[in-house]
Amino acid sequence: MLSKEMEAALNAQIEKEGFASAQYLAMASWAENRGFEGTAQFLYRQSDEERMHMLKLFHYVNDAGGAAISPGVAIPRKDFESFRELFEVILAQEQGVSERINALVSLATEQKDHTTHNFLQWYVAEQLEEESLFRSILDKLKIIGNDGGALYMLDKDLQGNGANKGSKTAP
Ligand code: OFO
Repeated sequence: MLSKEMEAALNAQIEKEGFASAQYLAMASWAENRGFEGTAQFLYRQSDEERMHMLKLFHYVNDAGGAAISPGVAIPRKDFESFRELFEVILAQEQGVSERINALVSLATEQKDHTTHNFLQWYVAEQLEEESLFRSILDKLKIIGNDGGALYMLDKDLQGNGANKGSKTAP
């Protein structure tokens, strides 16, 4: 049985994952409208993935005797200065999610809530994977600089990127 504090903390995380899904969707639209087709497909998949992260938590809260709350969605940011800034915002967002997941793990440890602690390990691994993916994209962008041809190739690469990851993280 979840403590009231844990139930509230997990519901807060449900809201964050819902927001992440909305933010990726807004980013996909930004990319699509600027001709970054591959990136847009990648971001649409990221949006679906974040919704899946939200649902996984949602089901867990109900299964563990709490009451999952369907979150309202705050308006995500829709404008970015550049392709590079878009990915900087994504990395910062994912780092923020990792911090919150770590805080949830600490709370579970503090409360000796081994079930929730065990459940959260999936998110710990997922965040490591996501942060590393976005760091590597930013590294590539550093090398690419203003080379339009290389940017075009990166966009093409992103079209297939994350496709396998999606199946791995299915609930
Ligand atoms: Fe990448 O944020 Fe969900 O967990």
